[in-house]
Amino acid sequence: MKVQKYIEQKLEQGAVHITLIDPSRQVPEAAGRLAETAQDVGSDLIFVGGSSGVTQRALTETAEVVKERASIPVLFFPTGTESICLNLDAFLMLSLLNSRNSKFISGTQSKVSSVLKRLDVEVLSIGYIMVEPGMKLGEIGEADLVARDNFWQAIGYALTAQYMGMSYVFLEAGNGAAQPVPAGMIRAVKREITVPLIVGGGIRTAIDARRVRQAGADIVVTGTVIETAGYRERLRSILSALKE
Ligand code: 1GP
Repeated sequence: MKVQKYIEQKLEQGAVHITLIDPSRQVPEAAGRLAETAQDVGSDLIFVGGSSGVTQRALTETAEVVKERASIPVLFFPTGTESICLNLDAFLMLSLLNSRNSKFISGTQSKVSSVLKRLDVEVLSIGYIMVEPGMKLGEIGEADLVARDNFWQAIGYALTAQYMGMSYVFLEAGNGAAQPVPAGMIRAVKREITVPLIVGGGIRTAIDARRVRQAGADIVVTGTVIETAGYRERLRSILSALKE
């Protein structure tokens, strides 16, 4: 089954959870264990990627082990431009709509599109919107961050993504952010769009997850939470808050 169809079916049952695995944070074998745990506790998909400076080797090896250990879909989440992975279940065509550098909006993407077509890779198009504090992801992507109280700007970008025909809108507070995207902003954006809303960055507890979900997130991404001790239980409680 195509990944987009799989997500659609999952969304009919409720919230979808994605575990982000960053290949630069652990050796491939450990990444494989994380993927297995994520799947065990009920995560629906895995993103591999998420930071710049990942070597092609670390990315390829991590992707391979993660694919071996998990049967849920594994997608490539590109953020830098240095390394790329084309043999996973789908490729995220992320367009960072509030970047000052066209490379992150469509430039890098235009360099891989022909290859994706020839390899017949499934591609999911995402309007990626970076909200304060943005963290390293915001810096790398040269984003003009959306201020946390500027709901109108967030709505503007989200609707732009939808009108441009993108399949998802992604509000991102940044990897390791102290707080998730504000609930008020999620609510305001959700009211205006009809495509599924992805929210990520700074979600580390069941309370965060519940708040983000209740505000209207359809799909929730967590990364850092699996890099801390006791991650199985933390992830389990996030999952039960999301799926309740
Ligand atoms: C992916 O940036 C998020 O969208 C992940 O952020 O590491 O803070 O969960 P965290």
